[in-house]
Amino acid sequence: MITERNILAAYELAKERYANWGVDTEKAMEKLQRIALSLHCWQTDDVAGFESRNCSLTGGIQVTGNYPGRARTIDEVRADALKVTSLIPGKHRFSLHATYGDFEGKNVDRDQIEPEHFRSWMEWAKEHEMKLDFNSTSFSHPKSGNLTLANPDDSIRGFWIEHTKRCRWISEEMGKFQESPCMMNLWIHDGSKEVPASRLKYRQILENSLDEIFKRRYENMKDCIEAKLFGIGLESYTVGSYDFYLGYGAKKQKIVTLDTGHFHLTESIADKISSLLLFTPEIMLHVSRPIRWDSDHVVILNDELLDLSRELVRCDALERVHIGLDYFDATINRIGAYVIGIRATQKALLQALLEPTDRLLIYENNGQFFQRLALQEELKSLPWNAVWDMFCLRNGVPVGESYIADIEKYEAEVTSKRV
Ligand code: RNT
Ligand code: ZN
Repeated sequence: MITERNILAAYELAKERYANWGVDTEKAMEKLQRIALSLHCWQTDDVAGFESRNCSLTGGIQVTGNYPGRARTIDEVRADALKVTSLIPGKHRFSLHATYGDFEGKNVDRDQIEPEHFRSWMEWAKEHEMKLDFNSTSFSHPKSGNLTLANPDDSIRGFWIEHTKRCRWISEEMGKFQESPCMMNLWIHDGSKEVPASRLKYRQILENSLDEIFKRRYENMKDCIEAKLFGIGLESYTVGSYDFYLGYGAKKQKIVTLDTGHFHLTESIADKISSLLLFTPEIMLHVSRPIRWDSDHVVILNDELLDLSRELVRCDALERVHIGLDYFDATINRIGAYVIGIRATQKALLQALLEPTDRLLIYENNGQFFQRLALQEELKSLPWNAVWDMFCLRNGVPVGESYIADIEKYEAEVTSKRV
């Protein structure tokens, strides 16, 4: 049993232990409290959305599993999201794809969407003290094919340009409504299975499309462009590669989205933060967990996540880096998957905030490399978990593993009944 008395006692000891290294646990918790994660709506329903023409998931991404209880309606997505937020500390953001509009059963094509279709989301978010983020959706549509914004066919390209322009307009209205800029993410799957005769051609088309899309300036939304290594069925060539968007972002001062599953598997995403921040205004993250490919496994507390979190803190970049989640697992309870990944991300950030970075820097500057490595090793087993428990307790959310029972209850009462 986790008793309040034990949590408090463990915290007092941890506080002292960290104070020995000059680390203030209270300050670390204050900082963690201010970090709003952008929660991806699509973990609730396997990226299905609410268009009347329900197309299967395309664009080279895949959700595996068929666990019962997928959210099927807007009300179910909202109920699940609120369940999730009741099990995690802090106030967060909610990220919608364009296919999640409140279309009231009407057939609204992607080049027809408007802020009105997202009005009820804005009100819902306000009621629950959440802010919204947004994503254009160029996959799972008859006009998706292998090329959207990079399509040489003017009518298809025009369709997706119109869609993306509207997504920026919707994001602007969201940002205005919530008095907090809406992060609008643009990811397209464009690419090909085999190497094209011209790699250049499609990138030139994409550059033109982006220039056209971004022509209009907005004050209440921010543009993010997400690169990728490859998608399923599009293995040989991705138009919007990292080099492409890094170049575009640096030149046009757009925010590059780093999805942790979108790089070669041995590449460090943490290592990219400091470079990007020198040349682009901000960074958007899509925290995911690739296993052998961009498999979008549930995020867990692993070395990559810890390294990334430490980098955000060491670069003093928490104000400039937006942390969104992006994974989808339908093999286990979806709400459980959601909560595991969110709590893991917060735990990683807390560990980073508890690091005595000044001490590490002193060792480094003195050339004391044994000492630097030794301290890094010792930090791994400092009692950060006692601080995490305290953080959960103060936030009035389940401490430790006790959220498992809450999710089991929700499954028994709600999600298992969705048949
Ligand atoms: C795909 C990208 C993209 C999507 C979401 C659904 O590989 O990561 O961000 O996962 O937009
Ligand atoms: Zn992503």
